[in-house]
Amino acid sequence: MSKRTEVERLVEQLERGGVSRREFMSRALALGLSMSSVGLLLSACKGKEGGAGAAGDSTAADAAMADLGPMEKELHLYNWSDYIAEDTVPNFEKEFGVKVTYDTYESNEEMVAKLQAGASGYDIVVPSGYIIPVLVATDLITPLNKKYVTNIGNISPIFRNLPSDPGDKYTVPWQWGTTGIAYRTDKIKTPVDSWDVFHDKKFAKKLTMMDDGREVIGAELRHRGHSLNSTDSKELAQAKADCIDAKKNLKAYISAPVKAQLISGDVWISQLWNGDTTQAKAEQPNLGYVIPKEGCTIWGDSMVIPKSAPNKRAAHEWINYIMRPEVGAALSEATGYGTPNAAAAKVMKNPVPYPTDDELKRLEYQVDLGKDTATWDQIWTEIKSA
Ligand code: SPD
Repeated sequence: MSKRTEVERLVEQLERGGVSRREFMSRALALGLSMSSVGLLLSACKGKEGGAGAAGDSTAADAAMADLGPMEKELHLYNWSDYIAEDTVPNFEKEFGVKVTYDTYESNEEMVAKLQAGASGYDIVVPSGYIIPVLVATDLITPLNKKYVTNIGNISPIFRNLPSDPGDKYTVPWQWGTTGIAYRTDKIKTPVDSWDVFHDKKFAKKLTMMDDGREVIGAELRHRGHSLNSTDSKELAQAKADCIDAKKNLKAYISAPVKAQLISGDVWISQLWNGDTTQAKAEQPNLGYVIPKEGCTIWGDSMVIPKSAPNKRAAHEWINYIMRPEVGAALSEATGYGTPNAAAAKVMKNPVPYPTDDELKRLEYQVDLGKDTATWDQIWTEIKSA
């Protein structure tokens, strides 16, 4: 039987209620479909399928209002690296009498793979906006129990009810930032202002880009004046060729850990996030950061609770704790990223300002690419092996 027929039969089974959403997901993934394609099929089938799915939804709604019972003794956090203040976890442990374990990841895709493998044991993860619809559609995260998130009023209205989570059902925002270019001002004579720099032979092997297909392909798309969410086959083919051209000049694809090389001078120019650049600048003052003239990504990351989380009460208490003004302020001061917490911004001396309307014209949010995620995955694999 062809793969296409097998997928079609699986979809029919889901619509008839002959297979649960979870089983559908694992069988579709085994057939080689990407997480995002599976998510898209699950969204498309929502409402059509019989007993299992429909009952699942109302059970989820009931669970979202249930009492979560007493506080557990442990909490397992999984977050991006270099994205928290030194005392955020110890203060929580002391106040709530909970032992926290803290693991880190370098990309959304790495985090999703861990959740999708099942029973990760994590109570909180911090995905970016574009991946949230995928986590919802694949049933990997659980709705928040709103009665435990009493500090939600501290979050600024511009970070509430976002397209990635209408009604704030699953998410509470953590921090936001941009993905531009960090560069050594003492090594580069002309100020950097364009993605052109990654194609400039005079900087060969002093350049790095992120180990993240969405960001690297997205940058080359913007470089040619296209959307960083493009699904146009001609634009993507050109972006792929441009990435392969730039790759000849790169020292590596590397994300947060590149900071050490920028500080030492082994690397002069990197595609990097604004906050990580601010952190490196504390040790190496000769560092600049630019939003290139062709534009780049603006993103927001949010806290969510995996469906399999073993400590759901502690997870809710953590989310509510993070929304306290002084906790949010310390986070943002330590990481250099913007806070979505209006009450926290008020107690900070220099909060990272939200981009102006003019800057926003050059910035673009990443969105879920739906069925085209598989095409992007394939292109990224080909770029990396070129
Ligand atoms: N070191 C923390 C970086 C957080 C980046 N998150 C969002 C990335 C969007 N592509």
